[in-house]
Amino acid sequence: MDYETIQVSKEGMIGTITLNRPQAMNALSNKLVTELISALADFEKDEGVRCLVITGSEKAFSAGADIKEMAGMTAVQMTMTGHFFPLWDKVGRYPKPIVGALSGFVLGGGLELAMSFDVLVASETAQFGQPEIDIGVMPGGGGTQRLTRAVGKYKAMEMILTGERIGAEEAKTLGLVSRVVPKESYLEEAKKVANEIASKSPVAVRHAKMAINKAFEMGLGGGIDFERELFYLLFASEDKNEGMNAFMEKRKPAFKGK
Ligand code: DAK
Repeated sequence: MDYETIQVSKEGMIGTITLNRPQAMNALSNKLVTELISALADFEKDEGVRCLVITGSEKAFSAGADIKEMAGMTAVQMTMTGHFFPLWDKVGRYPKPIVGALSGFVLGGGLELAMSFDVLVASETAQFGQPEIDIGVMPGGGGTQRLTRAVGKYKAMEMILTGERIGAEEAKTLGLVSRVVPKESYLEEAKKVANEIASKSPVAVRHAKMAINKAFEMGLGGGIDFERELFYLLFASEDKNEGMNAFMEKRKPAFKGK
C-alpha cells in the first residue's frame, strides 16, 4: 500500500515503519496517525512478520502531535473525535513486539508513542522530553503515567512541569531506553534486536509481552498469578516441545508460532 506520511518495508520476519514528514519533524498529523494504524493492522495480520521496528529520521523520531492541526480544535471536538486514541489503543494492545529506533527529537506525543513500544534503542543524539507545558497543555497520550513509571516521580515532575529535555545517556541511566548506540547504527541495532526477538517462539514472545505489560496494571499477586497461567498455557504449544527437544538434542530450535 502507498502511504504519504510513512514508509513501510519488510525484511525477512521484520516489518519496519518509518515516520516520514521531514518538513514537520515527523509531527503526528491526523493523516499520519491513520496511516500508522493501517500499517500496524497489516503487519498484525501478516503471519510472516514476527517483530516490528518503528523509526523516524536521524533528526527526529517525532516532535509530537501536529500543533498546527491541533491549535484550532475545541475540547468538544477532541472528545467527540477521540483525538489520537485509536492509535494509542492499537499500539497499547498490539500483540507483536515493537522495537523503537529513536534518534533526534523524541518529544511530546512522540515520546508517549515510543513509551508504548516494547524495546527502545536510541541514537546518542536522541533528546527526550514532554514539552506540552510550553504550549499551555499537558501530556495527553500517557506521558504522566508511563514516564513516571519509567523514571520515577521526581524526574517525571521535573520533565513535565519544566518541559526540560534529557539526552540519550541520561535516558538510559534513568531506564527510559534500553540501549544507546552511535548515530550511524541505531536503526541497524534496533533491527538486530528485532531479529533476535523474531528468532524466538512467537507464541512465547506474545505471552511474555502480555505478562510484562500486566505489571503496569495489576498488583504483584495478581500479576504473578496471570504470569503463571500464561506459563502453563505455553505447555500446549508445539514451540515449547520444539524448544525443549532442541535443547536436549543440542541443536537450534525452529519455532513456528504454533
Ligand atoms: N507540530 C507541527 N509542526 C511542528 C512540530 C509539531 N509538534 N514540531 C516541529 N514542527 C515544524 C515547525 O513548525 C517547523 O515548520 P516550518 O516553520 O518550517 O513550517 C519545522 O517543523 C521545523 O521545526 P523548527 O523550525 O521549530 O526546528 P527547530 O530545530 O528550531 O526546533 C523542535 C525543533 C522539535 C524543538 C521544535 O520544533 C518544537 O519545540 N516543536 C514542538 C514540540 C512540542 O511542543 N511537542 C508537543 C506537542 S503536543 C494523545 C496522544 C498524543 C498527544 C496528545 C493526546 N491522546 C492519545 C489523547 C500528544 C500531544 C503533543 O505531542
